[in-house]
Amino acid sequence: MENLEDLKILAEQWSHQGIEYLQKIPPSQLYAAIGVLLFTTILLFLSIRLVTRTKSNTVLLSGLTGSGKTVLFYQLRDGSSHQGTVTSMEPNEGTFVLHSENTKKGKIKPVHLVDVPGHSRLRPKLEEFLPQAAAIVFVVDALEFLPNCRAASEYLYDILTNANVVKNKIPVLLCCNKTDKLTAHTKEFIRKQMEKEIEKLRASRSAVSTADIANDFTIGIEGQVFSFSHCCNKVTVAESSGLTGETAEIQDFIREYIKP
Ligand SMILES: Nc1nc2c(ncn2[C@@H]2O[C@H](COP(=O)(O)OP(=O)(O)O)[C@@H](O)[C@H]2O)c(=O)[nH]1
Ligand SMILES: [Mg+2]
Repeated sequence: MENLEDLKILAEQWSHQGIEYLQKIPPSQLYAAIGVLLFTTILLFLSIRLVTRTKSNTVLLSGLTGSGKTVLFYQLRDGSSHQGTVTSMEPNEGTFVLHSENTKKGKIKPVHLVDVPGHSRLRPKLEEFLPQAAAIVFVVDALEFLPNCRAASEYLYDILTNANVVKNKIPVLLCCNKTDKLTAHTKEFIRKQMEKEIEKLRASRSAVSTADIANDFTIGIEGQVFSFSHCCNKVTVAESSGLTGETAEIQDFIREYIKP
């Protein structure tokens, strides 16, 4: 029992000495020490974030419902189109080595591919994934393009003005899908039409008071007709057919940003 009492007294003495010691330190030095400590922790957190971000291997498949995202997802993963699958309401997600790279398996960095549902009610899903995206494949139905042009352009406009996309300069591939059909529009035609449509959106949205706008950033160069080349992130166009497995341009795009 006596030992315990001794210990108590000793502990009290120590804590007193500790406080006295702290009190003896000039406040300026104390603040400096705290400052240095805070600074290093913040620096540590920032560098961890930077490292995790640069290591992202997430590619998003986005676009309107019916453009062919789910077929492309299976085509990239399995090399087949899995026809007969129902329209997905939840994102299809997977981390895998692209099907055509399977022979080299083991040495290749897998891709985290997310098939984000295009239904407008599910758009917030896309915003969930944007912060981790390394690249975005925006799929457009080249067959039924004209009736969908406006809606597709609005969706793409929302993506191109999103804070994550602008700040992280996330590259976007405008992928004109279903080119297996002769009546499909060409990628040049689709690019021009969508640029025109985005130009209209840009003009109408900048006319409204800025407070009403949900878009984070404006795009394009003031006084010039909109072109995708004006975006600070890289926007390229490609053609594909999920149905017949023509996905070479998509794969090249993915591997440009997620080095194998
Ligand atoms: N002709 C043609 N039809 C396709 C192609 N890709 C998808 N489709 C059809 O388009 C419809 C929608 O495809 P889906 O992948 O479910 O689109 P999602 O809503 O974007 O996921 C389906 O009936 C597919 O068979 C394609 O490359 N060529
Ligand atoms: Mg789908």
